[in-house]
Amino acid sequence: MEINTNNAEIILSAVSKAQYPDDDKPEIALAGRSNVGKSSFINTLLGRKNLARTSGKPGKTQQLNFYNIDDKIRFVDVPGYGYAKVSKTERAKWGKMIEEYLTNRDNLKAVVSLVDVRHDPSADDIQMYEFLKYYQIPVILVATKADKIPRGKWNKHEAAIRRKLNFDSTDRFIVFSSETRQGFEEAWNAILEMV
Ligand SMILES: Nc1nc2c(ncn2[C@@H]2O[C@H](COP(=O)(O)OP(=O)(O)OP(=O)(O)O)[C@@H](O)[C@H]2O)c(=O)[nH]1
Ligand SMILES: [Mg+2]
Repeated sequence: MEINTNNAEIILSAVSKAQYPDDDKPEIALAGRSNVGKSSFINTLLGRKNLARTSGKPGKTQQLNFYNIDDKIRFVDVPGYGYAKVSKTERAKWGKMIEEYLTNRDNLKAVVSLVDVRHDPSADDIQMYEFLKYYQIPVILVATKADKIPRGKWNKHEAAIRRKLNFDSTDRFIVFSSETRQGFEEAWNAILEMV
């Protein structure tokens, strides 16, 4: 599939099913804790600075943001989890919204699950991975912020993350950085394999 990444735009933000795009274009969703770098990942893959809003302020993305990529695929930026300063009510609303999308969206071809390469996965990261495996949703694990640790330590960190997640070796694991574009080709290849 040839994709012109310059032809990308946000098409809509949704909080529930009735608002999702109504066609059969393949979708790739981005999941991960607040601040892990989901929006940055989208921007990096599209070669844009600020298409997907990024911020130092976690918990900013509150809806499912759908990005049309060249009328061929969509990226769905999912609000981050694990942000402490969110009320119980907000958290429950978030959970319902994510579950509604992830568990019965035919368009969904894979979830790019982002973790911070520097740290062991959080309880939320583990829960998300288990959730995706339970629903048999294909996962592309992206361990991001790789520029923040020396290259020589990547393998050790990858091994620790794999172990903590009880990682399925048939899933793709990509060490990534939005700063250096490390993993850019690998990420696109993995995505295009899924759609
Ligand atoms: N050094 C470095 N910083 C990164 C990388 N990816 C993201 N960041 C920074 O991390 C912060 C959060 O990035 P976002 O892309 O907004 O994170 P998000 O996962 O979309 O966050 P929410 O929308 O709040 O869930 C920003 O300050 C980014 O510049 C990376 O690969 N390397
Ligand atoms: Mg974001």
